[in-house]
Amino acid sequence: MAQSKPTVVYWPNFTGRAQPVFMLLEDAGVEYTYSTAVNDERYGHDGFPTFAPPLYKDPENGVLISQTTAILSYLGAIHGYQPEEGGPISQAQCHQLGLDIADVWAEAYRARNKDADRGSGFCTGGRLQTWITHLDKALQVHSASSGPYLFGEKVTWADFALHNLWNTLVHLYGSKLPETDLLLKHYEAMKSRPALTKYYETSLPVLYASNKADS
Ligand SMILES: N[C@@H](CCC(=O)N[C@@H](CS)C(=O)NCC(=O)O)C(=O)O
Repeated sequence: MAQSKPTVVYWPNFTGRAQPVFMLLEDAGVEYTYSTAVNDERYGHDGFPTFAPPLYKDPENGVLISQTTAILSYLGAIHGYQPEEGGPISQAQCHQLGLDIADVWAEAYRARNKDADRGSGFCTGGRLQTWITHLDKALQVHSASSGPYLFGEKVTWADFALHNLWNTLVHLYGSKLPETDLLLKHYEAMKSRPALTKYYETSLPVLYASNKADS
């Protein structure tokens, strides 16, 4: 029988930027496959061009996309993970936060893997604190009246991105991370969603041993 499930294409042994895509699909109860044939898939087709993994493809409707934020935004639209209220403005704000989170992810990863001090300056020198303050402010918008998610009681695709960011930061910087009660509260709220609790029972690590904090 022809394969009909959507596929997430990513590297083997860790989940990295594909983690929020896996988590959203689990939360939505969507069956999918995980392909590690990155080098065959990223350039090896005649359809819409994709560059770096994660890639998402669905044989049902022919969609093929890369860029974590674009994949999450697409899945958010088709599986009901967009902000409930506020129409296009809230959707654009959700998109802004998704891109902010992707920027922090990239900066944190690059600093840990490329900087001579292994990201120590990024982590303790103010830049990460500035980002954390920004994300805390985003969480404050709804935390007083509702919460626990970025847009209140309803989880959005950007919440999966934020959850993955915190997993990534903990992996890379561990106890050096700035304090942030709101981000921790958000982290716990996401982690206790039934599908994610289940996901964590068998999931691969978010990153690999050579860039783990204190390694
Ligand atoms: N902005 C892209 C970054 C994609 C990216 O850098 N992917 C990494 C793995 S997390 C990769 O394999 N890059 C290989 C490359 O750039 O050639 C996204 O969010 O998906």
